[in-house]
Amino acid sequence: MHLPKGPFHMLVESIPMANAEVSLYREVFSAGTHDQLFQSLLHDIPWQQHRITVYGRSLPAPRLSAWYGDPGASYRYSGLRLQPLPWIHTLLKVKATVQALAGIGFNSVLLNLYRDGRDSVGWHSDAEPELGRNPVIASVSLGAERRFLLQHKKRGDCIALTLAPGSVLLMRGATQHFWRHQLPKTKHQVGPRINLTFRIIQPSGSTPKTHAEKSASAYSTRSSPACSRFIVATPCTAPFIGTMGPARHLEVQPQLLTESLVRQAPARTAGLLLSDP
Ligand SMILES: O=C(O)CCC(=O)C(=O)O
Ligand SMILES: [Mn+2]
Repeated sequence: MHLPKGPFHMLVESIPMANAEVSLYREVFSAGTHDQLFQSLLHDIPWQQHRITVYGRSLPAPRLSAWYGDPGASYRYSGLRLQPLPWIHTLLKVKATVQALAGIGFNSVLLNLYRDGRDSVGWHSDAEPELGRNPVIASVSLGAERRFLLQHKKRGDCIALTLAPGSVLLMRGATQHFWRHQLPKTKHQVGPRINLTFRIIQPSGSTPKTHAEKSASAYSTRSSPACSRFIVATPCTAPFIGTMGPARHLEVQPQLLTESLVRQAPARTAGLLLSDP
């Protein structure tokens, strides 16, 4: 497996968002490494369908999951308490890659398998108390390309990103306080996708819950307010070395924002910034 030692020669884009730090790294894994990784995780992970609590109702999650981590890195979300499985070689290699990118050590990872377009995850923030004040989340995408939405909790602005196979989305700073995110279902024919979100579980008791944290983390089926203006953020044309540059913008009409627009132009469209006028 290719382990970048830095400085990184790859496409990296800082997504222009208020009250957030979000970067999208493209082509972190070569096609060969990606395929090997995808097949190995698809077959070797003991995938389980967890039950989640949504508005007090226990439902089967519309995706399969597994939780790995250091001993003691247990995670509670949406009514679940997950005990970590011990690290396996493949996951440790991916962890080393994303740690080099993020410049921080992770002690756990949530793996999710979206079997087809009917699998999804609803609006939520990764803001459980175990993740600390400003969670750092490194999200690796393998397999089918899917759309990922972020919405500002107060202003309603939305951003749609295309998460291509081999990419890593890094969310940090205040992102989880101000933004929720989801991976919506799609009616398009899509194959399986595996997502790995590397996380840092804090030692228990080190981060008392604030009111915002108590209310921020629920997975929900809440719909988002409509957005009336869209800005397409195009990716950098040349690889950056080490540092991140500002994204460039191209405005499009609201009626042009369709799923197929995002899907058909993945190479040119890193993200869509949707904002109120
Ligand atoms: O699948 C994804 O890209 C996102 C998954 C996610 O947000 C989560 O599991 O918390
Ligand atoms: Mn999440």
